[in-house]
Amino acid sequence: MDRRTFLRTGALSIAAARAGVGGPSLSPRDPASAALALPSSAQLAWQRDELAMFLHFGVNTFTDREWGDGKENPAIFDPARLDARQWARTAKAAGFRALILTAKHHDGFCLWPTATTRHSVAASPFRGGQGDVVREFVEACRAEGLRAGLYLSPWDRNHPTYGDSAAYNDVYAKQLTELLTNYGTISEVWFDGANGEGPNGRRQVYDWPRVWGIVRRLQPGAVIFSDAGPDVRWCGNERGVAGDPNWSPVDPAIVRFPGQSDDAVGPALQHGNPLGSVWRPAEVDVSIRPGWFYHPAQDSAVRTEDNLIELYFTSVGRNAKLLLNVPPTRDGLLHETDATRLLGMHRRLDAMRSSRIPLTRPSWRRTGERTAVGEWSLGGAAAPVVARLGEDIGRGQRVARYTLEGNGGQGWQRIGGGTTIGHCRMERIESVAPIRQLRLRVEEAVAPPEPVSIDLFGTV
Ligand code: FUL
Repeated sequence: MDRRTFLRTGALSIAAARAGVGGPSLSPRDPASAALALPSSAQLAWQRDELAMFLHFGVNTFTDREWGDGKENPAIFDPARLDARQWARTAKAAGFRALILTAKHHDGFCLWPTATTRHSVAASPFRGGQGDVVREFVEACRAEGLRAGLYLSPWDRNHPTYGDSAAYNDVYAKQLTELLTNYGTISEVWFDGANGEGPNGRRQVYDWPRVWGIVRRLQPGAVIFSDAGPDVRWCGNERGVAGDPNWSPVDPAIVRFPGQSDDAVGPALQHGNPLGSVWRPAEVDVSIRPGWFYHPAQDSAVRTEDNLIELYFTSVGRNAKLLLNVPPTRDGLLHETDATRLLGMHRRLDAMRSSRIPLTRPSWRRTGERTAVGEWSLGGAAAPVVARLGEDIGRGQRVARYTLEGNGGQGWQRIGGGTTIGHCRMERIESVAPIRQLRLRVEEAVAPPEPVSIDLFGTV
């Protein structure tokens, strides 16, 4: 089920950004004199993880629904074989470095024994009413050395105060405080923009500054995800495809709050802004199955290994982070098919990494204010099929357009090219003819281009 459908395509060029396209408040400015937006250390660590696993789990798992209405009987929540260690072990074995659990989805059912509602695990048969899925989850993450994150849906179709803005905002603040106080370090807090009507059609007005303030105070090292950041932004669709180009800087005036939907929002989320004043990289959330929650009927619709590799290219390979949803079953375990596909994807990526073609004699020279050329030698003749490029994003994101050329002895020929690079750009090489030398031309950048790192692989 897709909450927002305002995806736009089309590249946001530097020229368009300078001209103010992408938001009325973007004032034209000369990037040469402007300081580049830079990531915080938490944002850097977040991006370097590259892969995180999303776990949608709750009453919907038992009702076979995607959006519960909050009228579920908590007695249905009975994941008899729940083993959060199996989730974390599988994630780790598949190369994931962080996990995010839906502590509460739109149905309002809380996976921890909260003091704010009776619609929780405490009223269920799980562990005889003494269970706490959030605790088991964070402990499993820690045991495997993975970061733990939590999703807490603002939209709550169960709580009687929902729609009475002040009262519900207090409830929500309390839930968040419980989660961020009682479970140790939380690395990412995920805020969904969905905002449905409360009882009698009342519209809830969320207090985002208060919510974000709570996270900052209780978990200063955590990154906050929402459409509007402030640390990590949504990529603008749930299809697993980051924008191209994809800038991590954004203009914060365009997407001001989660769930905002107007014409400027889609492109801003997809592409970011080359001249943006704030660093807010994109997260690509997508499910390994058609639904976010587990449905037995979808056991034969799990993404294939090839499809997962493709997702990796269109997310991590486009300067984003992949947050791949793998929903636990009614037993409380990751399904065997899903686990097998994840491990298959991991094996393929490992094989790709081990097919690295050694590059020697690197050189880098600026050819103008905003252009540069890098050259490498392959040592012998080899036919790369994939290139992985990366900027040192600790110094900002600079490259807007580049070309890759190879020389196999017959002169230089174009073998690829693209727009932004950022933390990681994965590219399939256009020609498979063997080459002996490689050249990267940076043809456009927002600031003097810094050396770009490059790896060539012989298989994927
Ligand atoms: C959406 C929700 O409505 C879906 O159920 C899911 O949680 C997805 C990640 O975000 O807004």
